[in-house]
Amino acid sequence: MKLIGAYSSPYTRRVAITLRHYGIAHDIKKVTPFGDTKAWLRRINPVAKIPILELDDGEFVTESQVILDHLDTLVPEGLRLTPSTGPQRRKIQNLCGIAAAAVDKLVSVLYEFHFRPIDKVYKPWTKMCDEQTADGFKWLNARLSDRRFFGSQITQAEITAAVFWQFAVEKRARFCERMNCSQLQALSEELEQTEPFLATTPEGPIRDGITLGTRD
Ligand SMILES: N[C@@H](CCC(=O)N[C@@H](CS)C(=O)NCC(=O)O)C(=O)O
Repeated sequence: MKLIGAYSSPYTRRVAITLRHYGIAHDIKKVTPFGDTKAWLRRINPVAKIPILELDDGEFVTESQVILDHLDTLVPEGLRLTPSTGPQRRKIQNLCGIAAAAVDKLVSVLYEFHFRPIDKVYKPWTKMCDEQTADGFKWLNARLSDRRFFGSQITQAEITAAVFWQFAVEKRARFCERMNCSQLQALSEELEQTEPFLATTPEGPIRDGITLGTRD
């Protein structure tokens, strides 16, 4: 199978980390969703977003949560990062959902400042997005105990929270500092030292792509 995306995209990165965690052989085609590659992406994903997983039979799977769900089906139940049934599945998916919503709002603000002329940025809206991002991350932080959401095991919730928090800190260092999310920070620092995270360090600018800048 082939992962299409870039490690600088947190949605792509959590899929790449999961592929490595499971030891699933794959290729990666590095593309960003803007610039010259946009037209090509539209042909395989109608909304031209990354990540996309190309299966061996040529089928394209989109949306990181859907891709992760597929990857889970490829490993035995006991190894799954999200169980196939039960309350634990719901809890992990809820944590991942809040983490995704928080980072979606952060990305919206990055896009607002990147694509809109600076005098046209609508500050009340970016402020509301920032509040939603901060509330989401603080909510996750409050549910972590000793860097875990449940007991001592690593689940998709820890992976997703760590990846999305790292992205937020990289793009909005001072904003994240003000959130005081020490548990998320400790989780991120721990997991960034593991092989799947080290092997997927967000890359610098990709040729023909657009890299979003950082903000306070
Ligand atoms: N809900 C999607 C979000 C994916 C997403 O927003 N990816 C960004 C890159 S980080 C993208 O492709 N943006 C292009 C665009 O919005 O046109 C997922 O979880 O896969």
